[in-house]
Formats: sequence, C-alpha cells, structure tokens
Amino acid sequence: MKILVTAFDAFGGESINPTERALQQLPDHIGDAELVKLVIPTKFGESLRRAIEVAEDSEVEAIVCLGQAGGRAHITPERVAINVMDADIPDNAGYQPVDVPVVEGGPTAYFSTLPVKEMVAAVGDSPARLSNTAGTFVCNQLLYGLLHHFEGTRVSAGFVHVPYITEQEKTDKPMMELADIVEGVKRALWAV
Ligand code: PCA
Repeated sequence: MKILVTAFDAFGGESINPTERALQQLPDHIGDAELVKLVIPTKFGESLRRAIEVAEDSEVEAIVCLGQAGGRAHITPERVAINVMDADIPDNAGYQPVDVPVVEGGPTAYFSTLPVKEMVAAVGDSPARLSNTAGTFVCNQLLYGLLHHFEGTRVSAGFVHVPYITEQEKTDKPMMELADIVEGVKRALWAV
C-alpha cells in the first residue's frame, strides 16, 4: 500500500516547522507501505487542494497529515475534525477566517478514519496522547476537508500533531527532540 504523509511549512513567525524536519527524516518505506511525502503550505484551501491532488495522483490508501501544535507536550493523533475555520492568526497567505465553515452545509464533524487508539499505543512512551481537538486553524481544515472528500472511498485519513522541537528554543513551552518525534511518527505509521 501507499501512504501519503504531509507536513506543513513554517507559520506564525516561526522559521521552522518540526513536521517539515521530521518528514525529511522518514524512510521511504515502513514495512510493506511506501511513503509518499509532501510538504504543503500553511494556507487554508491550497493545503487541502495539494493534498487531495497528490493523494489521487499517487493512488494512496491512507493519508497521515502532520502539524505543529505549539504548547502540547505529546505526539497527539487527532480523533476528530470540525466544520469551522476560526483563526487567531493569519495563514501564510494572510487569510484569517472567523467562524467560516470548511464546507458550506457539511456535517458538523468527522471522525478520523485512521486507527487512532492503535496509533497512540504504538507511539507509546515517545510519548503520545489521543487528542479530541485539532483546533480551528489550517490543520483542522485539512483533516476535515480530506475526510469530507474521501468519505465512502477506500482512502482513510488522519492527523498527528507534534510539539515544538528543542531547536525552536521555546524555553517556556514543552519541547521534544526531533529524533523522538521522528521515532514516534514512524511508530504511528506502523500502526496505520
Ligand atoms: N500547525 C497548524 C497549521 C500548520 C501547522 O503545522 C495547525 O495546527 O493548524
């Protein structure tokens, strides 16, 4: 099988996005699965369009999106995406939606179609926790949009948020070593 793994570019005044760094260090295969790696811009709309385009062109069976969740202390598979874009900061195109649905008239929420509990268990002491909110910024929009687009198909989709890495020097916030994030993501991909 093929798995699309996406990462985001830096946003919100940061010069690094840990997910972009982690993506560079992932292998090309995990077990029998071939990884298709893609960095997408932290922009509403374009991020989703790019991910759908590559997922369809590459005929992947699963999509695992990675994003930074600054302030979290754990690798956090997301259980759910909600139908709202409500941004505290502008995206990388300067767009800052407030209370705008991801899909006009779409359902309130979608559950991830990846095995999130197995992913948490597989990451284990790296450490992982299940998250019940992907926020209301670009990451949630991406997850919601993918689950909406691929609903009823054989393509499953989900999202994993990761903390800041030590290189970002957020001394007042939880940080992880990049190597630990890479290891955790690899284990989550094994579970998928
Ligand atoms: N995290 C943001 C968008 C890009 C990223 O890495 C989020 O959680 O929405």
